[in-house]
Amino acid sequence: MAMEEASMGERVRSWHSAPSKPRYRPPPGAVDAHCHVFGPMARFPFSSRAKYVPADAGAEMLFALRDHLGFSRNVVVQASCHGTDNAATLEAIARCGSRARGVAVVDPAIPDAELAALHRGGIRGVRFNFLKRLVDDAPKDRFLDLARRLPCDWHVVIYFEADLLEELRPFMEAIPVPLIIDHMGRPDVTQGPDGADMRALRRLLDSRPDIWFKATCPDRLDITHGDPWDAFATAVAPLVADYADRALWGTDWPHPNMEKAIPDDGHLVDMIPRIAPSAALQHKLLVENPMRLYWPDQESVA
Ligand code: 0GY
Repeated sequence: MAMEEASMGERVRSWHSAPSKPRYRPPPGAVDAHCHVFGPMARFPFSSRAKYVPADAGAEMLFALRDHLGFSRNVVVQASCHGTDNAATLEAIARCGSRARGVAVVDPAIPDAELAALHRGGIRGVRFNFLKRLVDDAPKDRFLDLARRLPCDWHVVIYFEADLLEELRPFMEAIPVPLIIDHMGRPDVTQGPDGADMRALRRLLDSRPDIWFKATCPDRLDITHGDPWDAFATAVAPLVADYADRALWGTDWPHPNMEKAIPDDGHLVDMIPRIAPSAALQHKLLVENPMRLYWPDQESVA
């Protein structure tokens, strides 16, 4: 009992307990294209190699937040704390039928039959995480071998910080499927829209028409100023305007590792019209683009 209490005490909560209702109303069919689930640990234990052990934030909470914020669909991205066991992600997807899809993290040696099973469970991509504070290793050669045998219509999601972009460029060029960059590769948004990090990202986007990005995480990228994250809005709005067909948006709930600066999810939603000011841009960001990647065979249904 004492052991159990001690380990419970170490688990961290990184999400807002009562997010505000956003002023901005997303269009019908809007997709939260980057979110995670944590556990619940009793059913879905965390990986022994996890770098953080969060409190439970399961599917029920995620879908309650979806409804509260006015969204229709979710893309659940496997968080590093669950390692390569995608059971919690798959269960979340299974709970809401076709209204959720997912991105898995797998051992690169995964058999084809298991990839096919993940596809049946709603997975449409794999995530390669290059953040040293989150994963022990990121074997590029093995990742590439896997990328070459992904099921049809899958893509790769890649997570790295801006200082790794140049080093990863040949690796990214070799990936033979669409590539989605988590949180834009974490540029320093305080450099502004024409800063070195944004210029490097634009060069990458210009190198291939099938590289997408997530215009996500003002809370992570504008941490010095904080909410209302003005530097993020200034740096990211031109990117969304110039690459409108390749931008995705998501809450990043339950905001892994953000326990010291927990964002209000309602305020995150209110960032949308600041980076996508017109109804047409908002529709691309929230509906058309994610539907194209995750539900290519369906019309958008609210
Ligand atoms: C994110 C960001 C983080 C963590 C993870 O898989 C993860 O653990 O994604 C992070 O700590 O930067 O994408 O939500």
